[in-house]
Amino acid sequence: MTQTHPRRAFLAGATALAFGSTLRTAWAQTPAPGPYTLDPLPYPAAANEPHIDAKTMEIHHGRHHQAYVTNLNAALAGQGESAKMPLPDLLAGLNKLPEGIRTAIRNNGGGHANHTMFWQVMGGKGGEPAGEVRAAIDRDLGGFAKMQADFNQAGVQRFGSGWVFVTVARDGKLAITSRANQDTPLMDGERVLFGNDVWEHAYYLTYQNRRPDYLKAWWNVVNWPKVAERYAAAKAGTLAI
Ligand code: MN3
Repeated sequence: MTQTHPRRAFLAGATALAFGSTLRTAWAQTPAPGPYTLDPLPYPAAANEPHIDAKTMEIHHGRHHQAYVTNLNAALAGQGESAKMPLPDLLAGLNKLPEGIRTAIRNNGGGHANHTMFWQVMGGKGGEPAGEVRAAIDRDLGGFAKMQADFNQAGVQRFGSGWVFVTVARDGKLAITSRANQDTPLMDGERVLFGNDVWEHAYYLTYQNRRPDYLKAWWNVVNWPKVAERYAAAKAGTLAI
C-alpha cells in the first residue's frame, strides 16, 4: 500500500478483512461518483485499544475520512484532467486549479491524504524504531526521546485543529513540522514519514480536552515496521501518500 496510489491501493485492498465491509456498510454515505474510494482500516477498529478506543476509530475512519473522500470526489466531478491527477500532484499544484474548487481540494484532498497515511502508521506495538529510521532520528532530530518530546510539543501547540508530522526528504533527512486543519506537507512537494492527527475528533471520546495525554499515548500504537517501509519508499522516490 505504501508505494501505490490510493486508487490502485483500493483494488489491492478489495480482499481485506470482513470487518472492513461491515464498517463500510454500517457507516456508508452516498459517495459522489469519482476516482477516490476509502480503503478499509488495515486492522480491526479495536487494534489500538486501550490507547485509542474502537468507537473513535470507527467514527474517525468511517465518517470523517469517508466525508473527505466523498467531498473530494464531489469537488472533482466534471473537472476532467484534474480528476485524473495523482493526489500528491493535485495538492502540490493547488494554485493551478480553478479557484472555485481550490479550497475544497485543499481541505478534502488533504484530509484524504493525511488519514490514508495515519491509518498506515498505527495498529502497531509502539516501542522504539530500529535500523535506518532510528539512525535518521538520532542524526536529524536529536535522538528518540527528544524527537518524541518535540513532536508532542508541536502537537500541543497547534491551536485548534491540525496535524504534527515528521517529513522525510528524498535523501532521508527528517524534520518535525505542524500544519493547521487538513493542510499537509504534500502541498509543499514534501513527503510525510508519519504524523498524528490532533483534531479533537481523534481523541475526544477517551481524552476529552487532554490532548497532551493523547499525544503521549499515541506512541504506544505506532507501527514502526510500517514507518520503516515508508522510509525506504521515500528514499526510493516511490512514497506516494
Ligand atoms: Mn482526523
